[in-house]
Amino acid sequence: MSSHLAATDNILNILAQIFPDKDLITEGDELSLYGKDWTRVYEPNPLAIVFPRNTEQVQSLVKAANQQSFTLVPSGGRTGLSGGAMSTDQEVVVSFERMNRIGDFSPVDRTVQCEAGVITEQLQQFAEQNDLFYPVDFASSGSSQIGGNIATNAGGIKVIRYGLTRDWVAGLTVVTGKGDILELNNGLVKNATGYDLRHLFIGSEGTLGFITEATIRLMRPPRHLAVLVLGVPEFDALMKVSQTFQDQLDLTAFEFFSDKALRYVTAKGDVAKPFETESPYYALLEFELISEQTEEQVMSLFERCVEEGWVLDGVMSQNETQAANLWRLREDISETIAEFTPYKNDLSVTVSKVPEFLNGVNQVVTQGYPDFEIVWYGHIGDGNLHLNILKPDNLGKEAFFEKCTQVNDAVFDIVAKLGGSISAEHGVGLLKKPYLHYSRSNEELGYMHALKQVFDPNGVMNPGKLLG
Ligand code: S2G
Ligand code: ZN
Repeated sequence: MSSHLAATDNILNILAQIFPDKDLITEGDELSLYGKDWTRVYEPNPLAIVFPRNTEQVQSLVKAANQQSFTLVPSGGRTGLSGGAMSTDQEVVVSFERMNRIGDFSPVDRTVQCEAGVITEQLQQFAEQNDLFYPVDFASSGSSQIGGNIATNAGGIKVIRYGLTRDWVAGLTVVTGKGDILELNNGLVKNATGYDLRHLFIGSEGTLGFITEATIRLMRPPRHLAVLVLGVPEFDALMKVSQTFQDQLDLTAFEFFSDKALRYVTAKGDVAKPFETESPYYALLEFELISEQTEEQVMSLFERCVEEGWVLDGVMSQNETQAANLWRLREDISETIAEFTPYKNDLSVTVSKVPEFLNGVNQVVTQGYPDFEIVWYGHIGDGNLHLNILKPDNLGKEAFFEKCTQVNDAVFDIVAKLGGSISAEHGVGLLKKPYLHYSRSNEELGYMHALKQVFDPNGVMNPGKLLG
């Protein structure tokens, strides 16, 4: 037997000692299913899939991986878009699908214990059932898991008012790449006892260790949410509208999408155009309509924007159903264009630099992709834009991605010059690793590698991701 086969057999034997048959997959189609995420650029190639039931089992696995030199890939809802949960080189995939219990809930602390495999929507519903609210939301919340949300510091559509996942994590249980279990921050609001290691693990993309449990903060639910969709004639007007409304209202969302995005979504036939007026861009605003005075305020702000020429037309929801339908114009974009194998960029700059950024990138992509269809959408209130280039039917996937990466350097140059990020919320994973230097200095990367060495000295955790 070759030494490679002997080593593989040895690893499989070790896994069988830690996991019962029902929690261990070593063959069949499920290997590929669990060995990938939503990126379509890499081929999944895991050695095995394991389904831990508790933190101690994860610890046993990590210790064995250190002793027997095999590697591990954390896997949650597999909705990632940068290849962060891809297994491409015979790693052992660790799925948290069966660690999905919601535990202790404290109405006084407004916190709840979640195992890593709790589905985001499951947590949102739990909060609602207890007259509270978990405010981090995005299109994939019906299948993404809390552990993965924390590992990528997921953002989504409410960041402008409620912040990122990071802002709602009051405590973490992690298993480091060395196999140590750390209980971080214990749900405390205040804790001035040195480095907050919790925040190292948030956004670490599984490269420092496993997040196995979290103490999540909840809040009072927003009241009478209303949605306003506006037709906007040009990029620069978007930010003037944002500023005008935010000077007087605490928006819970400020999103945007292009006419192309709207055309794809409404062509599906599930939701209608917001109004007849054709517009190159659309802004979607959400706010708490807590009084008649607020409604008058919104109408006068709308009229002012129309007078200034920043808005062509608009519609405001009159009930929850209309609000939900207006949200679908934005939230259905990603799923609707998925069939066109889009090449995705997820970029951010500070809000003040959005007009310069948008016009600069738009010029580069229309020159670089004269024959490609570009779909813009995103969380423009946070300075975060999703630039999606749709694959033409007459171009194969490889040739298409190759052509798209040729323009990346020009796009990322603009991002770097404006001090922006080449990955605003989707993470680095495998896909954005070659471009990390556009957003992180060599000195920073040196410290990041040093931290990786401290927490995962044998490199068992998610090899090749983020830092490589
Ligand atoms: C969004 C979802 C993923 C994508 O819609 O805000 O983050 O398709 C995205 O870009
Ligand atoms: Zn997004």
